[in-house]
This record gives sequence, C-alpha cells and structure tokens, in this order.
Amino acid sequence: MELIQLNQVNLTEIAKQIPCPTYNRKAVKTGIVHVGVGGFHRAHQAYYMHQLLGKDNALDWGICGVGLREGDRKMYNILKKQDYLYTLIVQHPNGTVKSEVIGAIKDFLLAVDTPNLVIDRMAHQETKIVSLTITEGGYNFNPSTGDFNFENPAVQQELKDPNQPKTIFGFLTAALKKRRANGLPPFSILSCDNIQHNGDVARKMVLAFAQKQDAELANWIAQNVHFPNTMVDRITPVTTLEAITYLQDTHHLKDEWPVVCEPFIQWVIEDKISNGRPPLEKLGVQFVPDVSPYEKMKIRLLNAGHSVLGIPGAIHGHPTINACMEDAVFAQFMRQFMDKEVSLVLGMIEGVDIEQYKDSLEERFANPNIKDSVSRICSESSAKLPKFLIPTLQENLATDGSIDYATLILAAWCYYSDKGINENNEPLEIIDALKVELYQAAQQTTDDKLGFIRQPELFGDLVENERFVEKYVGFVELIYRGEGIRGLMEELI
Ligand code: CS2
Repeated sequence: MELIQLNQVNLTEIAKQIPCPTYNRKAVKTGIVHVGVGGFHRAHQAYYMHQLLGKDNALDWGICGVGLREGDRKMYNILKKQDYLYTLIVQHPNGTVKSEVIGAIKDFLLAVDTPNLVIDRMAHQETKIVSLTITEGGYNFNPSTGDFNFENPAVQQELKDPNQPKTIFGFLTAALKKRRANGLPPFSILSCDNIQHNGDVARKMVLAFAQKQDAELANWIAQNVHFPNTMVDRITPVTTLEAITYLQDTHHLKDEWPVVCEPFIQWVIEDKISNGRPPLEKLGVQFVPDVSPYEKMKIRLLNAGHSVLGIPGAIHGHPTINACMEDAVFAQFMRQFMDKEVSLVLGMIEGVDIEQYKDSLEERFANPNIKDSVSRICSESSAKLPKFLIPTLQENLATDGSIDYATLILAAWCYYSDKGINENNEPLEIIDALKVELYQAAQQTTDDKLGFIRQPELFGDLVENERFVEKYVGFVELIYRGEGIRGLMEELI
C-alpha cells in the first residue's frame, strides 16, 4: 500500500487510522510563540495545547514555533512540508502504543532567515506568552557567578546593533520594545527548561541584557513582564529511524520527524502569568504559588537519577536507560543514591510523597519501549551535573551526609571525558559544548588526580574539601586501574 504523506489535506484519510486534530486549525490564533521546537516541546507543551484546542475549542492558544539557530533548519523544513503536523507516539511500559497527530503548531519561523518576522510575531497583539525550551546553556549565564555573560560574541553584536538580534535576549527585548511603543501589554515569558527557578533565571538574564541596551526598557520589563517559574516533565528520547518506520509499517503514514515519549506528563506553573493564559488547569496542569519544591524534587531525583545511570551506563556499555535498569546493580545503585543522598537533602515536601515519587521514577526509567539512549542523557553533562548533582553533594558535605554515590559518578565522568571509549573499546558519542575543555582537564588525571575537579566553573570549590578529595581520588585510582565501573558500583550497594 502506498504511504500517505502527513499534511493538512490528507488528515481526513489519516484520521481513519490515527486520532487527528478535531478542531478547525485555520481558525486557531497564535497566542503562544515558542522558541526551541525540539522533541520535548512537541511531546509536552504542544501536546497540552493540542488537547486544549480539541477539548474546549479554546482557539486562542495555537503556537508559532521559532528556531534561533541554523541547526533548527531541518525541523523547520520538515514541519513546514507537513503543515506543522507531526505524530506523537506514546509508548507504554506494557507494549501498548498510542499514536496521535498533533496540530497545535500553526506556523514556524526561522530567525536566521526572517528575524523581523520573529519580532513582529512576538510583538503581535494575539501573542500572550513567549515560552522557551532553549536548554540550560541558552540562558547565557556564567556558571560560577550566575551572572549574564556579556563576553558572548553574539550578545556583543546585538548590543551594538539592536535591530539585528541574534540570541533570545535580542529578540525578546526588540519585541517588548515594539509592544511598548504600540501601547500593547507585554507577553509573559514562560521558561520550560530544567533549571531550578527557571523563571527567575530568565528574568535576571533578560533584565541584565536590557539594562545594557536601554535602561528605560529594562525598567518597564522589570515592572510589567511576568516570568513564572515552572516544572516540566515528560521523558522524550531522541527520535530514531525505528519510530519513522513504525508509522510507515503500521499506519502507512509518512512522517519524517515524529516524537516518541512516555505516557507520564506533568507541568507545574507558578500562578502569576499576566495578560491571559490558557485554561490548562482543565488538563491537570498545576498552578501553584511556589514551584520550588516541585522543581527541586524533579531536578535532584529524576534528572540527577538519569545521569547517575547514564554516565556509568555509557562506560559499561549499556546503550539505554532501560538497559541500565535491567541490570540490578545499576538499578539498586540509583535507588540508593536517591535514598541515601537525595532524600535527606530534599526533606519533606507538602502534598508530595517522595517515596512514591522515587518508586514511580524507577518504573518510568525501566519502561522498555522508550529506549532513551545514554548518549542523550550524558549530552551536555557540563550544563547538567552542576545543577542536578553537585548541589546535592555539596549539601551532604556540609551536613556530613553520604557522598559516595555522587562522588563515584564524578570520578566516572572524568574517566568518560578522558577515554572516549567504553569498557568494550567502543567509541563513546560525547556531545557537550565543553567537550574539549573536559577532555583536557580529564587528561591531566595521570599527573594530577584532581586535575578534572580543578574546573571551578563546574565544581566550585569542591577541590578544597578534604573529605571529598579523599573519596574522589580513591575512586579515580580504582577506575583508572581498570576495576570496571560496575564492580565499583556493586561494592557500594
Ligand atoms: C534528562 C531530561 O537529559 C536529561 O537531563 O534527565 O531530558 C529528562 O528526560 C526530562 O527532563 C524529563 O522531563
């Protein structure tokens, strides 16, 4: 049978096989401009908006995607060809697969091609929210000071010429300036990245940039723009050829970039969005006065737990997170890290059962149909571990708590960065903005066991802490002697 190309015209045909948008996409307005349309946005926020459009006919809340980087061109081309439609493939642990065509994205702009259209879209009166998934690195702060990094050449350029924005900061300020000039209220800026206090961080960075560019505008932003903190959650692996082939074989559907995800989904938003927001509470999104406990719990348990499996998993040769969970040593190591090193640091969270949360993470990580690659988890560890893992370690050092598990992971990260191959001599796929710096620092280990830790922007002053140093050096010696990471984990559990 011939394949059916995914696009608007073919939806009636496709709907015979897979649920498709039931709302009139033409009538949908663009209430949200979203920067950073990757797998996660498409599995999470866009899915929520899709449900809302279908459920309530809340037609104000369609999305215009924006790609800031040349690297977004592939997504742009494919989505454009498909009338911005794509398939979400939800993989349940028991093998049930539920696919659905998502229609919430209405349009997509590539900032490198049409910067002015991006500004106009953000400045349009229909736009109420600009949301972001620009990754931890996109916030452009110096990891050691937390201050805005004015050294960034793209930032320097756009400060010189505000009419040629390059980064998210240039675009947001240009659009806000335009709204202010046109007498329109600002949009809210909704960060959906895994950073603790993501809204506060976004606010600090936008204000620092705006202050340099136009002090009056900065003042207006400080007084009028809301930056709610949020906690977002849905495990979304990198799309593989398998997903594309699955749709072709099962539904005769040609979708060049579907998204695979787990059934679990969660979104907690600080309840302070100004100038209108979608009624997401109807879909179970939690609007709360303070997001901190939720985001801390998620980042310190889920995201850190992923790295605690992924880094040794990569070294040992486990390809995916579920393969790690099938290995009892890895599964127990991860759970004990959570029980012994994270739980105490987290303390009690009102209304949340942490034990139950940890149990649910075990189940989610073990989902055999997600096949989340350890290379995705290990990617950008230099942006992740200082936020996900190292604060837990520092807090345990301060209170004399257990540090064994987190320290072994840091020693393993050094080895991983240094060797570039796993214990079966297969090459590791290392994806990190600081790959070269990490490699160079790790290379010093033979002469200086603490060489890797002497990167203050990642490790702060850990190298000064005697208890940590003793433990770390011990683990480094054992790993470099070829003890095998799994054996070391086994000794701890
Ligand atoms: C992962 C996250 O790579 C990582 O850091 O832990 O992408 C994780 O899958 C999501 O935050 C889940 O919500």
